[in-house]
Amino acid sequence: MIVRDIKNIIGSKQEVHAEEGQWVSRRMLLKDDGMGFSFHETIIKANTKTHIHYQNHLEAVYCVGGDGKIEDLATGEIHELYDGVMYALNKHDDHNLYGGTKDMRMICVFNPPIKGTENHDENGVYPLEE
Ligand code: 9YT
Repeated sequence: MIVRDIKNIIGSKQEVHAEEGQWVSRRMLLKDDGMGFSFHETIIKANTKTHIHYQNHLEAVYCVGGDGKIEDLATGEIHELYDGVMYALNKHDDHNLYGGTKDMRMICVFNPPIKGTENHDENGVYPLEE
């Protein structure tokens, strides 16, 4: 059994910051944990915009606090995000993520799992690591 406390991840190398500061990702389960997915807590900072396009991964995201919006760049649709709303990028959907009036707390699952310290490239993509 694996039991982890976020307090021990904050400030460690498993806490990754967006290069432009819009989010911080605390990676609680990684590829080497052998679960077949990775599991993160992500804080999206208020009043920010992030372009994301995970071409190599599927991701489900559950908002458990704060507020924001997601813009589907294929359709132009904008969805409000708040405690209790989940979105799944089942088509590797290209999107913009907006932090709202308060920092937004998200629980994220990636398939295939993130290995560790990946950060977005200039196109909002995580590389597929071996
Ligand atoms: C919700 C989202 O996609 N945020 C960007 C960071 C990413 N989820 C991560 O690595 O935790």
